[in-house]
Amino acid sequence: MKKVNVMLMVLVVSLGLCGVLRAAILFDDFNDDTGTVTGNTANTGQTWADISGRTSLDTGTQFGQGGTVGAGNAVDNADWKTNQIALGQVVNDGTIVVEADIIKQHRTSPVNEVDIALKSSTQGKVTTLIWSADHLKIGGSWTFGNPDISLNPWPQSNIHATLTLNLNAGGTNSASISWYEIGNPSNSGSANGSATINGTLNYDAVEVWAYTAGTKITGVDNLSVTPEPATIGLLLLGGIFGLIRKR
Ligand SMILES: [Ca+2]
Ligand SMILES: [Ca+2]
Repeated sequence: MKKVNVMLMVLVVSLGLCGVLRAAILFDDFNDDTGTVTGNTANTGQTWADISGRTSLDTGTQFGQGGTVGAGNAVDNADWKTNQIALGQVVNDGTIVVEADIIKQHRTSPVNEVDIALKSSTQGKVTTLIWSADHLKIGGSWTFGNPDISLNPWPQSNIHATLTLNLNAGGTNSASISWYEIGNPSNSGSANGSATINGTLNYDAVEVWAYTAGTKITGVDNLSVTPEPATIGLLLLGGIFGLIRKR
């Protein structure tokens, strides 16, 4: 086989492997869900559970993107609704991307809020992506210095939000957040955490919290957790091309 053909084949296989490695370990578009979120399953197979003593999120098209079903809270009195879901594995190394489309109709006093918490159930800690008032920020117990973005111009309701964790088991961990307004993507922003956390952060679950009052709604759609071990893919490619060169 010609060398160029071998290289092309290796490239295709390697990119395929990178694609497999980049697959979401948690994804839910909520499209097949009905009733309360508790007991519904994610597209990746995990099952949503209650949080003890708390009310489950509801499903409905008012929370979804493009007329699809999402999960959220549309109660007419001040209230939190929440659910949790296990990842089915521990993530503590490499780049982890938590993303969701979030709807939060604006309300003042009390302000509406949506939280997506990446949790370590064994260590009792959370890193929480928070959209509250006109701020997107990190809160919780592992906050990476509380990066905080003032959303300006103020999105009217829907944003796509991303929490990126650069994890290094036993070493230095860092985080950043970003967002854009759905339907108006030039309205966007990002912030890096001003602090790092040393050690092994064993994230193994996600919690979604949605607070609302009055007739305004809050919710999420297209929630995902995706490991992006780019260095593994690049090392793989580099190693294979190195072998080819030696032949
Ligand atoms: Ca949906
Ligand atoms: Ca589902």
